[in-house]
Amino acid sequence: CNSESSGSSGGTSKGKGDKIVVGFSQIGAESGWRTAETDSIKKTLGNDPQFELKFSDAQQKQENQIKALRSFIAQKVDLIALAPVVESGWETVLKEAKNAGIPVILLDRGIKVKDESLYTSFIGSDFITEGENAAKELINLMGKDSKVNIVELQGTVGASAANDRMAGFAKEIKANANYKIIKSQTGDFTRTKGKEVMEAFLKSDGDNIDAVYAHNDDMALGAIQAIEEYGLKPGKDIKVVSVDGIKDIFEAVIAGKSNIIVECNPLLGPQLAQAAKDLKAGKEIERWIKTDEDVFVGKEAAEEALSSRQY
Ligand code: GZL
Repeated sequence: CNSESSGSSGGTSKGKGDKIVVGFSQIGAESGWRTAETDSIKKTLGNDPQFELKFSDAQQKQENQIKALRSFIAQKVDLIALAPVVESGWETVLKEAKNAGIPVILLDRGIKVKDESLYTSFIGSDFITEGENAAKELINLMGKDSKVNIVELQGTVGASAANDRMAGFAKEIKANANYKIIKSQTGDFTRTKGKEVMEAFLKSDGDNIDAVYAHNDDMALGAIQAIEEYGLKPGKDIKVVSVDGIKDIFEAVIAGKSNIIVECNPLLGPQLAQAAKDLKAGKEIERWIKTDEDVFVGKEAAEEALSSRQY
């Protein structure tokens, strides 16, 4: 760390006067969830005079995130916040940040590194639990003795959210021989791709599909459109379960077109701001700052929750 860094726990290096300068490398704007996360961080840090926020949108490309991190290092920011598009390929640039004495906080997706000291904390959800809850609620809804063929719309290839939501769901499904994942393919967390992949599934297995599990609501909303255009009723002929909890999916459940929502909280601004202040003060912060989340099943639960939804 350079001489100006403060605190025992990788405290931030020098800031502009007493401002905490944060460089935030965001993945992109692929989903309603993602833009909600960006808004939360811009609003929280942007409205707090203690912070100066530098923001970069990587348009889904890891190389753009690495470029952004190198720029933040050159600008000697006090803290780097990174939402890593995929789990691997971060060692080199994170070593550069460590050598520059700049702590890194991961937002909403994890990474795989041998040297755990390359990042200070992960603020985000337990995706394995989200996948497990999606499967458990689907089995509750359709009955453990029913024969159910499922198609799965995976998130971005290599993303921790996709890998772990797939693993958690598969673990629960494997425990029930009546439930089978007959097709699984990435829809890259977007509505467009989610619709395209669901169209292909319907073409190849249409009358054999009982449920669709989408790793995020945007792909589920695309799939709902595909199911309707195919001539079936989403939420009835083909049950729908997805993760995130954006407003549009609550409206789809209320309209009877989707069935189960596993919430994943994108409003990480306050937790990031608090962690940055704690680091500046030289305090230890938790290695995993978890977000608490809910599950919503059926029309009533969705109607009850809709008015309080913030994203
Ligand atoms: C989850 C986040 C995922 C969301 C998607 O923390 O990484 O990325 O579930 C978003 O909507 O694209």
